[in-house]
Amino acid sequence: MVDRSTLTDPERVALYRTMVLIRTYEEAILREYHADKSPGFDIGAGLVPGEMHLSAGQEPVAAGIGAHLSADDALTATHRPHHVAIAHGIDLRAMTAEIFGRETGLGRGRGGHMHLFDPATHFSCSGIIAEGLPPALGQAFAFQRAGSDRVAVAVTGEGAANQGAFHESLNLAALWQLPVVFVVEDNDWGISVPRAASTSVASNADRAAAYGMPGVRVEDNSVEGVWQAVGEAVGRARAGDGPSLIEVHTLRLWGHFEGDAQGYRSDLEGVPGRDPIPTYRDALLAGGALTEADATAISAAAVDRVEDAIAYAKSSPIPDPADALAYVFAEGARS
Ligand SMILES: Cc1ncc(C[n+]2csc(CCOP(=O)(O)OP(=O)(O)O)c2C)c(N)n1
Repeated sequence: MVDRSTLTDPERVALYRTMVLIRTYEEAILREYHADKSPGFDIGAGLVPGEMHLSAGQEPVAAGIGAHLSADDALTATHRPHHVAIAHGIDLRAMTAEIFGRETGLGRGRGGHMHLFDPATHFSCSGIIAEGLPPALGQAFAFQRAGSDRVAVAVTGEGAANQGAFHESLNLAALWQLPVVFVVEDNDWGISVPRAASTSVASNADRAAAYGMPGVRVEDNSVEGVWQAVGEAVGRARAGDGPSLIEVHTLRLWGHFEGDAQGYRSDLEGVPGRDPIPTYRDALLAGGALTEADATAISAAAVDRVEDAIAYAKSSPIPDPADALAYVFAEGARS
């Protein structure tokens, strides 16, 4: 049995490394997304077309989940998917090419940043909020039927936790004791709607009791708290003890989407001081798990990987317009 009560220093550094890779990635996408757009931009224009929802500040959730999963486990995410995909080990080049709308992308450039599908790591996401939960149930059901110890994890936002699909999924998962873990990212905002204006309970973890499953809320955007809660929930799921619900109080560091002026936002003061990456780096430095030289090397390695992926995407071909209707149906699916 894995000891989930304490992390070793190498495990802590691994969590930090994942968070730095994610942040480096999001900063690069931010740069590329805005590079050729004018103020008041047309979201269809430029190298990276379409809307863009970045995950800076929410790295602890992704790192804490990713540490417990292998590519055999399934993971479903939302319209804000990059952090979760990266922590699950998705191929950075193919993901970036997808975001840039290139033929070498995960979905041949047809899906874009909200529709990343990767059979190699059993990863998927969708722009329809709470849409990731029902497919995670299906995957968990298949794992259970096959008698395997694989698990499915579904990540969703606190706004989406008020959708019918969320509640229906929790009910069925508990009824069938499926090996699934639901993780709610509470970043306080559903676009411009504060949590208090959308959600009837202070903690979504309390909703777990209504469906007869364990519920835990992790405070303070703590990567180690996420690691522990997800580790316990994944352990239960692998052992055949059914689903769990975890809510993490996290932080949306940037706008809901790129171009969001956030005029509605009342909680921005003090946000830099709550940035989980420098906070965790300082804690690891103080505890001796990390040296300044390690931190510098981790950042440099992340930049190398991310810039390689960006260069790959930019040099990849744009799909041929003549193929616009290809891949809509699986070959042979229509008789
Ligand atoms: C079914 C559906 N309804 C509405 C929308 C529009 N929409 C996109 S993101 C969003 C808010 C999501 O908030 P939350 O679940 O808290 O996730 P966050 O954006 O904070 O990560 C909404 C309403 C949608 N994409 N899908």
